[in-house]
Amino acid sequence: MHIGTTLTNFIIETQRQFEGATGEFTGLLNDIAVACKKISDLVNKGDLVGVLGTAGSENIQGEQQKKLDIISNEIFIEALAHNGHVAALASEEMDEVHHLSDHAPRGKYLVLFDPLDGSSNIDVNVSVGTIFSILKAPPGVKNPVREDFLKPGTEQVAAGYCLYGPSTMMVLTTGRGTNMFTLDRDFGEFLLTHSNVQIPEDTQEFAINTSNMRFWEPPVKRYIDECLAGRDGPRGKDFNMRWIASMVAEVHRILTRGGIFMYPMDTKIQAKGQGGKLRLMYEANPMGFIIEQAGGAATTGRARIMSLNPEDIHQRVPVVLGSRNEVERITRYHHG
Ligand code: AHM
Ligand code: MG
Repeated sequence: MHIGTTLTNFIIETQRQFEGATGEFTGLLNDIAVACKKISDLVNKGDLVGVLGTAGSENIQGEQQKKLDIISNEIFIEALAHNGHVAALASEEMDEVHHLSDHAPRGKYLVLFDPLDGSSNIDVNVSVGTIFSILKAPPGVKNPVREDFLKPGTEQVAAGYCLYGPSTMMVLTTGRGTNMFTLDRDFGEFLLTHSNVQIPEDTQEFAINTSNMRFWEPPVKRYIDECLAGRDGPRGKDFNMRWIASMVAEVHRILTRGGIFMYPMDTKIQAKGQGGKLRLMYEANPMGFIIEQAGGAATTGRARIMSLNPEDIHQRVPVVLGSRNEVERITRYHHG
């Protein structure tokens, strides 16, 4: 597909080539793009429209919700729940599955989303993003329930994120490569700017929150120690480090120039009785799909993320993703 084509044209074209399109999937992607454009506009205006700051409530994960977490969640539901493209929705910000109103037309997809990931960055004007994962809905079920969403990442029909950074970018995979679109604000459209992105297999850049170092498990400690030892250590090269605390921005950097991102299991997380920091259904699976489709890898340190059988929609898992050879090295350290 040629650079500069619109997201809508891109989807129509790929659908025509591979699926024998009914238009429903194109319609769904269009709904998502509309929601992301609205969120982008609010993130961009920030204090001018009074959307920054905390809302004074907590989500199911026990985290402080920002005003924009709640607004973005509402924008997503509003854009998706009435057009007949989805059967139900699930969000990091909602305890329960969102059912459509009785009279709303039902579609054949389920969408899971994190409406505003990295929202601790929002008040300091650093990049944030929206992440989404699309599954097939069980046929003939009017109101799909929690269990209907519990499919491994390999069953995702599509996944993507929208990065609200200096430019707003939509990154999408439908299982045939990973493509990037940049929002032309004047034009109001996402235009294809990078097709079939490929992550370099090797890297000299890692991303991990090193304030958790004392809680890490030995394989993670070993990997980072070796990176820090630089050219005199076993790796024989110097490493650079980045930590934005915004997974979307982190993944975007890795898609652009390679690297490794880790939010591993540690004793602090374990003490809270959690399986990891990041959420399988709203973060790890969609990002895993996008990364794998760009030639990278995504594991828990022990197993491929996309092969996990989810037990709960809000389940958390350890995440190691990015340049293939580095992910494989860390996974080896976990098994050794
Ligand atoms: P959120 O969904 O509540 O925003 O949390 C997810 C974010 C990720 O984007 C980021 O990688 C991580 O949390 C940062 O965590 P920390 O603040 O521990 O460094
Ligand atoms: Mg999140």
